Amino acid sequence: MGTLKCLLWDVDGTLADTERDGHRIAFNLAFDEAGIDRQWDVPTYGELLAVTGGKERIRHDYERRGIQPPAQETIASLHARKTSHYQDLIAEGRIPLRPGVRRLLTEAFEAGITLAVATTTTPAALDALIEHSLGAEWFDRFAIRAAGDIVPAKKPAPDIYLYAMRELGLTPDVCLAMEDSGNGWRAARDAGLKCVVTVNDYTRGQDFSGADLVVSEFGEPGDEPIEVLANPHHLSGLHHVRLDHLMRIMD
Ligand code: XBP
Ligand code: MG
Repeated sequence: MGTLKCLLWDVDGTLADTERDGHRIAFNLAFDEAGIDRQWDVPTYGELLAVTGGKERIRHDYERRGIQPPAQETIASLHARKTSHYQDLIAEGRIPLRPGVRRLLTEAFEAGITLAVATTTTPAALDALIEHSLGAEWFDRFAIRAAGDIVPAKKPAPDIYLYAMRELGLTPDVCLAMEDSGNGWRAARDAGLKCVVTVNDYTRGQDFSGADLVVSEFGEPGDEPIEVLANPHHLSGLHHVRLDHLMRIMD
């Protein structure tokens, strides 16, 4: 029987719906500012999410259109401006946490479960979201915030999860990943982790076969019941996802 010791949280799409109205807008502002004749609309950005990492996504968008990408340093400085715009958007408080996220984080924290972040996004973007959407007191509540270029291969590679567990001194049998995307789920799976998926408009149709729970959101006790898309552990009482559900997944 496994024990739940640690929740490893993805960020974009899992803690908050940051992609469409946060990252996408920030990329477009950076393109505009740099005089680049390119704007990513909502469906185009959905296609580009197949490639994780902002710098990698910019490069891929050139390559898929058959255009020679700018030099890596140019992409990096464009991406730095994008991060700055993203920080400004987040500071305006326009991206709330997804339903149930604060409740689940708080339940786990109060139960003494280690909390950690394993994300593809840039550390500065992660910190902005923690500060403005979650609250600055949460910086210290995450035992580790593994983010961005700290590993060479981004999701769907398992590296960021393996890195986080190595730093924490924990093995996959006591950790549970919280994800929203097919790329994230594959990263968790290939790191040997069990995984709960909370889908969003961009990821709902993706392949989560083998994931341990797939839901429309974590939900809240006073709200409408969540939609359960896959429940291989036959958890009952899934009006909303609670900490005891996550513990039962580890049994
Ligand atoms: C998130 C990403 C990130 C963000 C953009 O994936 O792929 O690249 O879209 O952030 P995940 P940066 O949720 O699987 O971690 O521009 O800071 O990379
Ligand atoms: Mg994600």
